[in-house]
Amino acid sequence: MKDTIVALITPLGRSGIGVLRLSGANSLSIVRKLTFDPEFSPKPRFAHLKKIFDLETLEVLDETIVTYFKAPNSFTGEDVFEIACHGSPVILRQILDFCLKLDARLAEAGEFSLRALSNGRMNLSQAEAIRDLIDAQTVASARQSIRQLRGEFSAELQPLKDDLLNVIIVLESAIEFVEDDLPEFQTENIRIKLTEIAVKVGKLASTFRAGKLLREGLKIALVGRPNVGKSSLFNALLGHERAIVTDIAGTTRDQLHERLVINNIPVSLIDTAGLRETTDTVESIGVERSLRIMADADLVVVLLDGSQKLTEEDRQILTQTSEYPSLIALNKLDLGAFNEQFYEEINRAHLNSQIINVSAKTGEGLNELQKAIVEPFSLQDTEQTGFLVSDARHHDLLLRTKSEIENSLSLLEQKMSEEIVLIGLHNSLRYLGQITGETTTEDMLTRIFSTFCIGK
Ligand SMILES: Nc1nc2c(ncn2[C@@H]2O[C@H](COP(=O)(O)OP(=O)(O)OP(=O)(O)O)[C@@H](O)[C@H]2O)c(=O)[nH]1
Ligand SMILES: [Mg+2]
Repeated sequence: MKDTIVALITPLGRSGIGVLRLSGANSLSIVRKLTFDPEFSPKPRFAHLKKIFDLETLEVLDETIVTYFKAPNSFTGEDVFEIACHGSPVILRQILDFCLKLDARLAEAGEFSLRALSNGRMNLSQAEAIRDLIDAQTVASARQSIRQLRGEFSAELQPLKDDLLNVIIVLESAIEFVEDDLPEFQTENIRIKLTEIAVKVGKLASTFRAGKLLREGLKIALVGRPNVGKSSLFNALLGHERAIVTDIAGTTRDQLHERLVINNIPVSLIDTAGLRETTDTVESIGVERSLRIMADADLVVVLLDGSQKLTEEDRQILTQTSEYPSLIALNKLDLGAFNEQFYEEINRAHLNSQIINVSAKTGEGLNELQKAIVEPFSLQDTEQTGFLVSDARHHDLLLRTKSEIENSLSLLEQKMSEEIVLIGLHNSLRYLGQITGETTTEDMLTRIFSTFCIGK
């Protein structure tokens, strides 16, 4: 029998209520002791107002609402209690400590979900969906997680697994019963079926670009020489004064990261230290970091001061960034129209980059800039409505499945024996099973659930 685990399932901090969850066969006896009510027989799924006592001083610790979910009808499939206490970190800590004294163990990261999985309450991709739902940064990404949680992904995979299994059965029985090779029409049928499965798996895998984008979003770096207005633009895009702005060149020393959402896409916006040769130690570390961030960003927004002539530093930055996906923003439009020569010179350095005129000061051009930032990443209509694979693990398994099937197909065409063809098909079935967890090994599960947090 598994031990009883406990954890705080709401964030630690002051709040109206904070909820502790106990799961395991001893939950009821622990709650009876906490409430000093040895006869307590809670009605499942009903809220019970109960006092919880300090086990040492016998004083009332808190008045709580206790809800019992009787096995197997609970999140984990075990006996579960959720104790809604007042959201005081001190009280929560004490009650948690008493649970530990009464022989509950602190739940590990993802352990509630892991138990739900092993008790058949959900499959692996559904458990991962809960993790992703909690981590979702946008409505669109949360919706995708809900779809996965409701079993949409598993439902897409099931017919593929069934088809694959049917092919495997035909080939296996050919080994057992057919003296000669499989008749031609049967081989042809298998070929058609396998091609169909590979295409469908490939299609699912191809939704990952959009899925990853909705889930992880974009890293956008604002770069340029000092004083062109990077921090001003950063603040303008965020809509509040986050970064320090002064007319002193070299104001920003470290990077600032902030999140915003543009067109449903989560964006991590990075303000950087202005790029220039400098002898100042702190500033030069900042410059060093700016260079690294550029290489790491999905898009570099190169900011130039349009009210002045291009400087040697600007030219250097244009050359440095020409290799990266980038767009140019000409700032300080409020100071007057920009010089045509500017555009010509920029175009020479950055053949394919779009140029947007903005004023961080007045906000002019900001909408165009936002549009231009997400445009190269924008989603097709089907990507807005269909189910998207958003987990790198799932994507990897789909690609492996596809390549194993394609490999088997080519072996089939080379008229290799059924045993040889079957190897790849068995592998693909195993890979598909790893997505939903039927064929996942213990250490894989440990690795996956370590990405969950305590209380999930
Ligand atoms: N007129 C005008 N002034 C601006 C605009 N954007 C920024 N400035 C001014 O330009 C100066 C520098 O702005 P910052 O945003 O600190 O420039 P930065 O690129 O972050 O500079 P460093 O952090 O030193 O690299 C400040 O005095 C801003 O008020 C703009 O659109 N129009
Ligand atoms: Mg700055």
